Amino acid sequence: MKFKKDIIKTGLEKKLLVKYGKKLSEGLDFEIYDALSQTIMEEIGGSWKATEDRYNKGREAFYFSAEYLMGRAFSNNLINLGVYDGVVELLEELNIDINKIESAESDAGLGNGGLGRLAACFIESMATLNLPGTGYGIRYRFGMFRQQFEDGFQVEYPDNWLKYGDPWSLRKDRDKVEIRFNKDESVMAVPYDTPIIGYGTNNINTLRLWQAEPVEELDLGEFNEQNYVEAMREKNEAENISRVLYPNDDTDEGKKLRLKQQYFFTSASLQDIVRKFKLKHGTDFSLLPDFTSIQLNDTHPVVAIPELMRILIDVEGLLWGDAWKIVKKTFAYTNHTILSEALEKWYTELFKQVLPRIYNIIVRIHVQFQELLEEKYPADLERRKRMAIIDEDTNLIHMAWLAIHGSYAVNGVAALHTEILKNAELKDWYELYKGKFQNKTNGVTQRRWLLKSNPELSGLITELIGDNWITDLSELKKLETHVTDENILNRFLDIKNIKKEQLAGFIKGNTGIDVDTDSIFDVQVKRLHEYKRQILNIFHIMDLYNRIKEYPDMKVTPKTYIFGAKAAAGYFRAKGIIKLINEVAKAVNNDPDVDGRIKVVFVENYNISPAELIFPAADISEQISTAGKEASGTGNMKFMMNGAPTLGTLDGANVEIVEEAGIENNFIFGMKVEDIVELKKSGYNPTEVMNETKGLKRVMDQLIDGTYDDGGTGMFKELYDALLVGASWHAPDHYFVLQDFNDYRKVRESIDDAFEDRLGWAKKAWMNISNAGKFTSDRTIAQYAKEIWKIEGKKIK
Ligand code: DL6
Repeated sequence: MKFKKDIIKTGLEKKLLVKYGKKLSEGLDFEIYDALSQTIMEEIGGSWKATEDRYNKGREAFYFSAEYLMGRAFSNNLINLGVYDGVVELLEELNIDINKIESAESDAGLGNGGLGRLAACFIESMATLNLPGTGYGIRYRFGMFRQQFEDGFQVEYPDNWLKYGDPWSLRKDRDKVEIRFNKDESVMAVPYDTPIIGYGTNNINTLRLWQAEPVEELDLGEFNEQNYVEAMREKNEAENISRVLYPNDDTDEGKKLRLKQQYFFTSASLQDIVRKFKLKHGTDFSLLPDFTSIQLNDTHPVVAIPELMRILIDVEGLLWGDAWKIVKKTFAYTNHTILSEALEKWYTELFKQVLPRIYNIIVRIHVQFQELLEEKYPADLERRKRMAIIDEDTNLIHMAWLAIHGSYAVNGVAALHTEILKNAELKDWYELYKGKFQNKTNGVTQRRWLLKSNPELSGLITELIGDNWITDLSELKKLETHVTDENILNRFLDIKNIKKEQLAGFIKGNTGIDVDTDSIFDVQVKRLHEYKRQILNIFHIMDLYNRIKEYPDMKVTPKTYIFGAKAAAGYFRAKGIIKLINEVAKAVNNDPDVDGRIKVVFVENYNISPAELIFPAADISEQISTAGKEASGTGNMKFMMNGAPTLGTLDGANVEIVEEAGIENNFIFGMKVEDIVELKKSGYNPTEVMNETKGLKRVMDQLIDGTYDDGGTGMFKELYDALLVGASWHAPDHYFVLQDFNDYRKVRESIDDAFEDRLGWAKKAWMNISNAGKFTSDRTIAQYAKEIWKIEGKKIK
């Protein structure tokens, strides 16, 4: 977009006046942010419409995702439009601090973690590559909860991100649709469109999020009878559907709501797609797959498969067989996990109650699939049972099975993950549908995670190789020739220091802790989950602390251990780990024997905005999941492009990071997937490992001897038991924390030595940056476009 200073200034002033009745000098930060954002929205309106018209004619991809972890839009949009510097200048002239305006925006946290952030990166890459693609999802009234620590415990509060409205979305009443759950229950789905602004292009794609509203706002009869609660019941029940991201699903009511959410947004999106298709192509639905590819982001939107069957048969009058052919050629499914508990399954009873017609359709798909299996594997009853879409023993509907059967492509998200799917988790399915399976290693957008988050490093990169890397990350390879240039390496170290200073300021504000920016910033930020093994990290810190207590004069390379993680509200054990980290932090940070040499910092309410400060400042990227369990990881890529070597296991995309940047420039430890298979076979005894590993027993004992206080909750004992005794649903230490402890400690010691050689360290970091090209979401999306969606870029003028 061409920056027209006068137009932006006038727009800003007018909007402030009309909406808030204020002059510029009187505007509050949020009001200025809002008025400025709306002004930009007006400026891009023409390109947005032109993009829609351009895409309308041909084949399109639709991304169905229950989550979009967008973060803030303001600066990112200005950067992608190429007007950021102009706006900064204008605001300076007006005596307005851009940082305050940026901070006035709430993070749009409509996602839990990696999967939701991936969706956000993907739609940005689609726009940048001019690809005809639209994102569909839910406009949650409250996003990912706001995390607060109270006495070290995680407490959840609602994330009221829409408190002051959202200038970046437009309500499109004319496109609202009715969603009918059963014969007595329906709601309206109202779309809100957000522009997804590509970098260096005029194309603007769309993210369409649906909000649930009642068919009737008020039951006037009840109101007149003074039954005020009853009068609003329908409104409340309807609005509940899009009220909260992932409502707690511990109870049946919660589960129902979640299923309704999934049906709500997939049905609305499909109705939208079918309506547009009919406008362009009439009712020859055999053409639908020629013009439409729908990517199902994990199992959450898989109910779209029977829903499209319903629309084609019940609404459009197609025969079952014809409809099924169309459906199978329309959907593609991405698997994001091998944790079987994370592959969604629904009890038939519940499903039947909430979505009776869809249930019938699934039963028919299931029966026909069983017939197909019987033909193919007549003697293999066990296999047929394993692959049953409806497990008749447990009465569970397997959404992943439905997804694989009902789609034309299935992909994993990193090479190792896809291999595990093919050879283990989805082996039966791979044998049946070999041609469907593909790998699409994840990526992240460098526009947000490097250009915006780290302008200092971006500046250096552009100075050395030009700015093509912003849209072609493979260009970073050209940096490699500078790896022996001490001047450049020192400049990199200086930049890292600036970023560490900035983060230190944030940490001080967020936690009150002063950190030493000369220390190693060792960072583990991601959702709290046992398989991600934050506990291994804190065990190492506990052990180091024990050693310092024993030998206060021992040599310690100063370190700041930084954590950021939210635990699911109902995940007791994960919450126990949070409490443990906070307890250890309290002890370590206040102990005179430690004397500030190590600090433990737990950033509260970790989300996208703090992440933008954290990744560029990290010296070490902790990626320490149990091998085989992290499908890909994407934080690992953000660290890498900001010059933080990985301290990790050979898991997920770490494998590819090391392949690209060299094992010698990273710190790899622990068991590999095949070692774990062997160990399981030969019998794993965690108690024996604990007793034989130096320092480990003492750490374990400290979980139960009162060294750290869990406030009488039993959380620490529960962690202890999980590692040594197991539970009804798992063997002791099923993520092999104790087994990997020793190797982890050893590799950490090698990091201390390496860090002291400043130039040697900078070389490792530089090699990571230079070889990060593969991990752009532009590459991933280009592969989806070519190999799954079969779409091509269409640039508007
Ligand atoms: O593909 C995005 C992201 C991966 O990078 C993570 O490795 C993976 O854990 C995550 N998967 C999920 C799905 N549910 N679970 N568990 O969030 O996807």
